Amino acid sequence: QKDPHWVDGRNTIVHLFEWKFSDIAAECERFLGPMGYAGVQTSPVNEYLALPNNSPSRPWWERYQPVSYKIISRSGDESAFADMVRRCNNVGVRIYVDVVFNDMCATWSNPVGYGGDVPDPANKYYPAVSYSSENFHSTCSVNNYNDANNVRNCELSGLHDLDQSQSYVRGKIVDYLNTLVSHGVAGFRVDAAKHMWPADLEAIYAAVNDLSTDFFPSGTRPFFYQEVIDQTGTEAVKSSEYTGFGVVTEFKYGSMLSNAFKGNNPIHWLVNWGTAWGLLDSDSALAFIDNHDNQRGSGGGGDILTYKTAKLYKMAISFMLAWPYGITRVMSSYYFTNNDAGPPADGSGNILDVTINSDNTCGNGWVCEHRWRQIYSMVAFKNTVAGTSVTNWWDNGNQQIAFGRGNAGFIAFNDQYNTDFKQTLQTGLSQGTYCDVMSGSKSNGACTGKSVTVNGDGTAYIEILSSEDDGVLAIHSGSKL
Ligand code: ARE
Ligand code: CA
Repeated sequence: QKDPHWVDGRNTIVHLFEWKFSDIAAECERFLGPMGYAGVQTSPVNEYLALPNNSPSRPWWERYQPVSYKIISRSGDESAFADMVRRCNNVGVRIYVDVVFNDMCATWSNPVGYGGDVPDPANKYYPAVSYSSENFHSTCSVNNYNDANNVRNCELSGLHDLDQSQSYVRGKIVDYLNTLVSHGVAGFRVDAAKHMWPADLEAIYAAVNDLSTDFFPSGTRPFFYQEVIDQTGTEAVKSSEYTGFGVVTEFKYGSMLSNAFKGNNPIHWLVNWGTAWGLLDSDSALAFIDNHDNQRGSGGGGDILTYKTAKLYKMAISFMLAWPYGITRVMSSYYFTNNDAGPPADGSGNILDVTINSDNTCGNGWVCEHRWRQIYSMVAFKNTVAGTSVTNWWDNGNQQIAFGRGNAGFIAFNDQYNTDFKQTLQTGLSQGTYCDVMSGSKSNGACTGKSVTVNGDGTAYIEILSSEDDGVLAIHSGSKL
């Protein structure tokens, strides 16, 4: 249950945060499939509280207030969901659903679900599931991360806490996951896994059906990646408690790389990036820079690079996709200043379409980091160098580094303030002229950006001026002119 079931020759999950199913389906066909992305993480798809009277109206986090396990959300209904999963699978892109089953919605006045169901959270009564008070832990607040009982048996942000040790509760959760499996999903992001007992999760995962044989070989187990924030290593709940039966979100990954590329810890130290830095084993780690919480400064956040600091962010993402570690995920956001603001929407609360501009970027308020050339080009780089190891590491003892991936690719980073990168370095590439996929792309046999000449002995002169838009240069066998 640690295999994401990516189609061969693909890599990386993109979190299309708050996207509508119809847009995700179209994006699989028009962009993600052709560009070599392996999968999509959706926002929660089950019925949750609609909060039109919140300020701001319809915050994104209403999706983390479950009302039932019906598939009905701002992204679409069950038939739109099924259509999306089928169309994405048909172009080799897997779907992973963000599933929320640690808890049900908190107590609000006049609560109504997006599908019209009316829960009575004050009495822990959710008839549309159905759950009633005996299915929940008694009321207390998660307020002591040094106490595993508090973390797992109390309420996270006032969300009423389900008791997953009960077979009745497990059965409801498994039914929901099986419905998603029947539509063809490849796996799940398990929200708030840290707040559930590992043994309960293991039992739930084991009870979920094999993946749909419409899209997967028979006997294929669903992929589970679990949200466990274990940044400091000092709390009572450890990531390692969850790696026996699934992958875990490695929050240290993005915070340490953000810190390094911000210049607080010179990037030459990245020479041994991985378990030597205290990270989980590569096979157990979901690697990412930012997610929907920490890009807003919460959920273990603060000081994470995001689209708002584009140059450094692209460097961190490029490093992530160039270095062999973890199951990689990139974030795809909408523009926001207010941390609570929901996705771009019309006056009635309908999420706006993701429009595509002539230069392939997105309109209508969608950032679409995954469509930035530097990012999708690195997805192609990662596909090209698959199976090779890091070779020809070079650094200047400070904020400039470079390394190769076997004879398939070479990448250099200039993260040094006000300093140009001008070095002749050993690469593993064959002689020829290569197009730098950061500054441009190969087009009709020419390069729209910088070109690099690799000599017969494999050496190449690499230049990244500090004044350039990008602090990275990347070439690979697929970018040879
Ligand atoms: C909202 C309101 C609250 C209100 C509540 C109940 O903001 O004021 O009390 O509703 O009505 C998201 C939002 C929350 C939101 C919630 C429900 O972030 O603000 O509450 O949805 O609508 C911990 C957890 C981790 C969790 C983070 C955010 O361990 O699991 O907090 N992340 C997931 C999702 C979130 C989501 C939820 C869980 C809830 O990704 O998007 O919340 O389903 C240390 C610890 C971490 C801890 C962190 C808290 O770093 O190590 O474990 O993370 O502090 O910042
Ligand atoms: Ca719990």
